[in-house]
Order: sequence, then C-alpha cells, then structure tokens
Amino acid sequence: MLMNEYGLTKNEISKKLNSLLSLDETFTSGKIIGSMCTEPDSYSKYIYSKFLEKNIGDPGLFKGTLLLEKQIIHQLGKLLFYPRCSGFVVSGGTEANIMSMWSARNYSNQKHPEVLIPSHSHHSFDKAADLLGIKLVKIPCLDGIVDCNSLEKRINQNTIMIVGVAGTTPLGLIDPIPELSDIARDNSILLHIDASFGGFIIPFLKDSNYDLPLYSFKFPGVTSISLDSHKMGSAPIPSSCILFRNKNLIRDIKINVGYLSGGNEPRPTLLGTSPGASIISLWTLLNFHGQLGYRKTAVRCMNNTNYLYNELLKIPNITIINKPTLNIVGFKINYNHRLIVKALRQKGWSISIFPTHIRFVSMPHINRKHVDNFLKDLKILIKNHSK
Ligand code: 0PR
Repeated sequence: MLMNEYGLTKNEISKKLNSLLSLDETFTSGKIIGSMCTEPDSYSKYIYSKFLEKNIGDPGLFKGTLLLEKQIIHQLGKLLFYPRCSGFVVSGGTEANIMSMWSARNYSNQKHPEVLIPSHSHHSFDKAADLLGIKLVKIPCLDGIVDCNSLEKRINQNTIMIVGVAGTTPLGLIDPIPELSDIARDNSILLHIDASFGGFIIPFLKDSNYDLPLYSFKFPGVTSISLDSHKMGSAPIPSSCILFRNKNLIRDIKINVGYLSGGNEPRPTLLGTSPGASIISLWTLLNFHGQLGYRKTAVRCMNNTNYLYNELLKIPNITIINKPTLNIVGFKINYNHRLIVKALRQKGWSISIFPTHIRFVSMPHINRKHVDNFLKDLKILIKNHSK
C-alpha cells in the first residue's frame, strides 16, 4: 500500500486504527491466560506517555533520567541483598540475557567459551549463543528444574558461566540457586540468574510468608540477575532490569561514544536510542506502590493460581504437571487434548501450548471470575469430547 500524498483526517485515522486494532486481543477481556505480560498499571502508563522524548541512549542529555535509573538499580539491589550492584534498565529479558552472555564472554576471555543452561531455559539464550559464538550446553532437568549432578559433570576448562532460572518459562519453577551458587564458586565460574519472570514476584511472596526458594545476591556465587518489569512488575513495555554484582563484569562490553554530549560512563546495553520513559515509569511504579503494593498483587495472583489448581484437581480427565510454585499451572487433558485445546482457542481463550502441556499464567489482569469462566468452558468441552 502506497503512503497517501495528503494526510488523513484524525477521524479517518481513528476509524482505520479502530478497525485493525479490533483484531488484537485485550488483557481486559480476561481471556489472555498464557501470556507473561499484563495490562500495565494505569498511573505508570500516564507517566510513560508524558516523557516520550527522553532518550537514555544519550544519557548526557537526560541526566535526571539517568539518576532515576541509578535509584531503581539501588532499590532492586537492596531487595536482592546487594545494594552496591551495578545495573541498567533494558528492553526485556532477551536483551538482559544477551548482555549476561556478552559480558561473561568478554570478561572470561576464553577461546572456546561454553555456557551451561537448563534445558527449560528461554530461547533468548539460543539467540545470544548464536550471536556471540558461545557453545550452549543444555542440561537435563528433573521434575522441571535443573539437575545439578548432571550440570556439574559437564563443567570443563571452557565453561565460563552457568545459568539458573527463577520462574521457568514452561512452569514457573525455580532452579536450585544455592546449589548452583556453590558449584559456580567451587569452579570459579560465573552464575547468571534469569529471573525475567520470577524477579518481580518471588521477593514479594517471600515477604508474605510463602515458603519459596529465594534467588538473590545473598548466594555468593550469583554474579548477575535479570528481572523483567514488563512481566510481573506491571510496567509498560519495554521494561526489564539487569543487575551485576561487580562493575568489572561489564568493563569489557562498554563502547566509548566520545562524540555524545554527556561525557557520562558509556552504557553497555545493546540498544542505542532507547526509551527513558521506561525508566521514569518504572521508578514511578516502584515508588508509588512500594513493597506493600507489590506484595498485594503477588498474593492476589497466587490466590487465583491456587484456586485454579484446586479446581483443576476436581476435574476428571486432567493431569496437572506442577503444583504451583509461582503463578503458573501446567496441565494436560488426558483424552482428546489437541481437540479440546483447539476448541478452547475457538472460544477465544489465548492459551500457551507447550509440547507437554497447556500453560495458564495467572497474571495481575486475571481475576477469580475469569478463572471461573475458563473452568466452565473447559469442563463443558471435556464432557462433550469424552462421549
Ligand atoms: N527469560 C524467561 C524465563 C522468559 O520466560 C522470557 C520470556 C524471557 C527470558 C525473555 O523475555 P522478553 O520476552 O521480555 O525478551 N517469556 C515469555 C514467553 O516466552 C515471553 C512472552 C511474553 C510470551 C508475553 C508471550 C507473551 O504474550 O512465554
């Protein structure tokens, strides 16, 4: 389609946008039950929209935004027991994980670098390995979390880093971080924790007396952590954070851009021009809601998850893959799984389908009524297809 010679009226634009965007799913429908993103917090959306011109790719121009970023990193560092960490607000878990691999490769200066990742790891590590010429060694899992014995056996002189996941993509489980930390220390290698999903829920559940494995810098082997604010942080997309224990880890991925106006520290992030609005809106969220606000959201999501889990247990013909650790339940239907999954999609349920199961993610936009609506449709379909 050729761009028109003359601009359209606002009315015409509105009509066209409404017509095409009506094809999009909405979080408010309550039918997006497989996504790890959510409707951003309304105040943070308002704040985001006020600062669209801020570009943290030229931090010298936006010194205030840079200070807000430093405060965010300090606050998150404190939450994860290491306020002295260095870090950045980035575009997502993918950028954060690529940065962890990039920094490990350059810091270690190993000729044939290898990184050990659990087999359930997110595909952002495959992207990173391909881009960076790193060999990925995928370690098998037991009951959905990495098998530390298998992992330890695969360490060799080329291994530069281990990855552990706090909030796995398929089931929201947490790898054994204390054990991984010991292994990393004993072998003098780095340990990156991918808490892209679990990062903004685990600390708040722990503070609400949930008995959960912790991920944090409390474990001395942990050298970097990624946590996505545009997932359980409820921030407008794009928004994620990466924290490094030690400044030296990022020393070798910094590229000096001498011609920029600021004379600030070079940023080792992947993007050049990038939204300062992400920083400003995340700072707003953290400070407006505080820990209590995040705790309330975390507990509400877990209550809905446990409710779903208990109701699924009552339905015959369903196998539940995991008792929820975080706000994810994986389950499969014993007979006619594919048919029922297809029918659920036809009924408008946006579900995530893994080879072994359906993933239900009870994000903040999901309430009890949505869960009930889903269960009702599921029960009817199971009944109809078991005849
Ligand atoms: N690490 C983990 C553990 C993840 O689960 C994800 C994304 C990432 C890293 C990468 O994060 P970014 O997508 O921010 O780069 N996990 C989700 C998934 O693959 C991403 C997602 C989000 C998918 C919303 C669908 C959706 O509607 O399931």
